[in-house]
Amino acid sequence: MASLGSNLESIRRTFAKHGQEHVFDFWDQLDASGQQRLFDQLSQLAPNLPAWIEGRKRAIDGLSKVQNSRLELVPVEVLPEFGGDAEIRDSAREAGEALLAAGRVGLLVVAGGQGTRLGFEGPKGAFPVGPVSDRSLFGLQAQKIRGLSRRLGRSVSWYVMTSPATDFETRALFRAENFFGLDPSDVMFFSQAQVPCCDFEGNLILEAPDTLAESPNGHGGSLLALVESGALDDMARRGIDRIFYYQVDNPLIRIADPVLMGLHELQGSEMSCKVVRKRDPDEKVGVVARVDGQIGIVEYTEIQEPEKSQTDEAGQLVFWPGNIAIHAFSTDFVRRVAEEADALLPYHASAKKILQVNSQGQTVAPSEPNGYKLERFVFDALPGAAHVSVLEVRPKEEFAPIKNAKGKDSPASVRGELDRQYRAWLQDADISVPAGIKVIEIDHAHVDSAEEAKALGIDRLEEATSMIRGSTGMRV
Ligand code: UD2
Repeated sequence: MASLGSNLESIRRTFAKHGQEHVFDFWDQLDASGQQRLFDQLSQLAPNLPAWIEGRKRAIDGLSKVQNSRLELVPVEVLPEFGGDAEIRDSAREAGEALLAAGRVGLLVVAGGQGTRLGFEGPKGAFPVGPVSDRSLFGLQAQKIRGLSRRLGRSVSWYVMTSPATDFETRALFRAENFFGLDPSDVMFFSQAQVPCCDFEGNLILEAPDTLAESPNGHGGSLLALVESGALDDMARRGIDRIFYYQVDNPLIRIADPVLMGLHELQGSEMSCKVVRKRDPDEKVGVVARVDGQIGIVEYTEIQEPEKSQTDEAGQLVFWPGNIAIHAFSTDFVRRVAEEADALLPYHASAKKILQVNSQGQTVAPSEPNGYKLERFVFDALPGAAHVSVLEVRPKEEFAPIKNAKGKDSPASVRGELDRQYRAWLQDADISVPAGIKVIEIDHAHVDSAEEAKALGIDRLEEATSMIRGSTGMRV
């Protein structure tokens, strides 16, 4: 807590100099604790105010620029069925397995988001996804990490990025679930930062007489938060120098995929991406491409025609590599990006409804967007990387994000994808499933692939213990 005293005048001058003196509009009506709260928030922001002013200006200017960037394809290590070299994948897998065995890979999940779009109160990672057990997204990922540790014969460190809105509940969930069977010393939580919102003129917004409106600084904030929280130092102490990065909402995630980690290593990359063939031009994934000469990602909201729908002679999308937000990073690169974040990770503005005080100092929820939330995107780091590897994977094996309450990418469709994957493993392993079983769930801590299902040496689902569960009830 900073002490008011003579600092107050200097803080007032700083905000006035940048045309933001309205943040003191209700100062005289605040009680001592209200004044202290506002003063603390403003004094934290003050040293960064010029950078925020510049950042939000670039973000707002960016919105009005016509985006007709020149797009070119980047080299992609495509799947063997599309002409890719199976031997390259095999040697990548070997290199990745060696990295994992040496304990050099840490896991980072970005879990700052809430389940609002799903009508779910609470962190998205707490969303129940297990087709039979209702296990949460975090719980399912923890099983996969336990499976990975079992195969490696060593623990793997999991770094969980929360946001101020999800931090408390996320930690409480892990505690209540005994860390889902993981060793608590291998799980580190850290929160991303918040950034002030602005109105359509670019001015700070008071959400209450003593509080500025703020929102999480985007998943790009993870790279800064890794440094600021000490997580990157923790990695260094543990001998971790490579990061496997993923989003909390994808239960098909192949955690620490050795093929990605190995390709990243063999090609001397600083940041790498997994991509899938976009199923249609409107699929909500960004496109990995060379954008005006530099590798990057054009978001699905920004890609323009004709490139968006352009097809080749075979009728396939020309700009097909869809970003599924799974990356490999070298820790030195993360440190460099964090140091130069204002240059390398610009803010993106999106118009939102933001709580705002009226002239009487009452908080009002607007019915229409009244300002911008600002976010940094992790993939904006790509052009700063000395080399980038891009690996194509099969969506049905690795990508089924939960985004919407109903229809595509909904809890029902994603549970269906999990059930389909489990049935495929059992079929490969010649394990028969009784006809009445409507839905299956496998505990990834014990069985994490068709090969591991085969290794059970059983031929009927009934012989499996609780590690494979079938249910006659159909979940919706
Ligand atoms: C993201 C990608 C899109 C594609 C898609 C795949 C962006 C801008 N676009 O779209 O290209 O890869 O995912 O699923 O990212 N998060 C935080 N803190 C934040 C904001 C987000 O932790 O401040 C996390 C959030 O918990 C979630 C993930 O980032 O796990 C993605 O966020 P989203 O669902 O808003 O992204 P989406 O679907 O628009």
